[in-house]
Amino acid sequence: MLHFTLPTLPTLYSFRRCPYAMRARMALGSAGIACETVEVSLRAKPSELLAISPKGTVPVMQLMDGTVLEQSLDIMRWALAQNDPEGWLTAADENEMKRVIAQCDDVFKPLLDRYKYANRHPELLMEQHRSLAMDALQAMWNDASQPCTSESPYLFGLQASMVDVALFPFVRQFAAVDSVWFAAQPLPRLQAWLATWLASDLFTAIMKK
Ligand SMILES: N[C@@H](CCC(=O)N[C@@H](CS)C(=O)NCC(=O)O)C(=O)O
Repeated sequence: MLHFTLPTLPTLYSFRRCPYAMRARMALGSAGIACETVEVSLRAKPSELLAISPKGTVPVMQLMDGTVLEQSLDIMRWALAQNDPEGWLTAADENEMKRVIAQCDDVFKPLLDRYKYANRHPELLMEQHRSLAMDALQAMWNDASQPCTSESPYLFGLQASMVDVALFPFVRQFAAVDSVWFAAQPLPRLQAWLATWLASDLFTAIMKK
């Protein structure tokens, strides 16, 4: 006889250091959604993950009704639709938020990867890769923070939004490639913003081993 154990919590397939997984875990954390987290080895993805999501990227979330969310942004939106105590979904116009997040994922992230792995892209010097990534980061940052004053701590002003959380893990990576260089740049608001998220209880909680 076969015995099935029904899951009692949604399952999150995650990878601790993956920036997409980080943004998903932060939204789940803010929403206070309990889930069973499966830490995946990207070199040996579990067959249960590939069975529900053959594309083989993380994060992936399987809900109790069997629904599979295969994109970090879908996981964020689902989590915050359940519970959004910080008002991340409503802090700014939805289309504006989508636009800035798309700039991050489609423009900044590929340039960030070239800077991180500059030795794999010898057509340019590391400093040139960095400068292209920096331009994309600043364009995205200025775009989002246009209506803000210098006191506004978040991208869209006084309140954090989904955009801050969606961008933060990638900006963290950018800063970490050469933290001395990053700290020396004349970008006080961006540096303060990054420091705030890095020191947040939420980030600490989702990075716990
Ligand atoms: N668009 C996806 C991207 C996810 C993604 O690329 N995750 C990386 C890890 S950071 C991954 O799983 N890569 C597959 C691999 O390295 O085999 C999302 O937003 O969830």
